[in-house]
Amino acid sequence: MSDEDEIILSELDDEELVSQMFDDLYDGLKEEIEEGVNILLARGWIPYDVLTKALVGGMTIVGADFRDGILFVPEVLLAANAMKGGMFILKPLLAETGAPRVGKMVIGTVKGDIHDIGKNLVGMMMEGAGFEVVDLGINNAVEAYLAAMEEEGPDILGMSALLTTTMPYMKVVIDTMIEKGIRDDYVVLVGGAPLNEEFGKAIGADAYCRDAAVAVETAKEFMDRKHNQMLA
Ligand code: B1M
Repeated sequence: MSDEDEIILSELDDEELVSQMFDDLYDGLKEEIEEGVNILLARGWIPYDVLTKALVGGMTIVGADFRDGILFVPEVLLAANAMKGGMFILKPLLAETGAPRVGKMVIGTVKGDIHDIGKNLVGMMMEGAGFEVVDLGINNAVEAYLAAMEEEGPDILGMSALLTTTMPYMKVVIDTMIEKGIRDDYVVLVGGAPLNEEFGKAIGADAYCRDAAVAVETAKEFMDRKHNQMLA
């Protein structure tokens, strides 16, 4: 592209800018994504809208083309990296609500699974809602979850899986908790694109969370119940 054709992001209106950010995310252009995020914030967009409308919206397109064999792993990794650049800017803003600590959550992606964008988003939103979050990262075996529960004493265990081949591992973790007699000591929330409510029930989780906002609402509800039980 010649200099004359260069797109000046700040000169685009909101709709054009979001559409351009979809293209930039698709092309894995981290700096442009960061610039776009900063422009939308400067225009008064709330961080949550920037996240869901510009970043998650763009990643949905990447996901569809990945599924259809139009994009491959290296391109998707670049897109994920660009998305993370945008999320890095939003993280402190989402956590800035000043909410009092309402509970503690340990969260991690299950064994065999390296997808972490959704999990990171859930962690960010939970922190923004006043939860303390311990992030175990990706590829967690049952032992890692058990050790973290023992060491951190969270109220909530969150598990994420993006692959149909890794989601059954959540049941391994829950079954092990049952075996050890600690299942009822924690609220277990699960999420990830291939899951649904039925799956959550079938594996014995307390709830399936469709997205990060639902995860926050669900976690809050369980904490309210816990506090009410303690007061009763
Ligand atoms: Co992957 N991948 N990938 N991938 N990848 C999917 C999941 C896939 C659906 C793509 C497709 O075919 N359309 C497909 C799975 C198909 C299936 O299982 N049936 C797939 C595949 C096949 C693979 C590989 C096997 C590809 C290969 O190597 N041939 C490989 C597996 C590697 C492994 O894990 N062992 C692989 C690799 C990768 C990359 C490394 C390239 C990259 C990951 C980079 C990273 O995460 N750091 C990647 C990506 C980016 C995707 C897609 C395109 C996007 C995922 C994402 O980040 N979405 C994805 C397609 C898709 O999902 N549409 C795909 C955005 C994110 C915000 O949404 O993660 O759903 P999501 O999280 C949401 C909710 O689900 C929920 O809240 C979040 C925010 O609202 N949520 C929770 C998630 N976790 C939660 C936990 C909770 C609560 C809510 O706990 C309380």
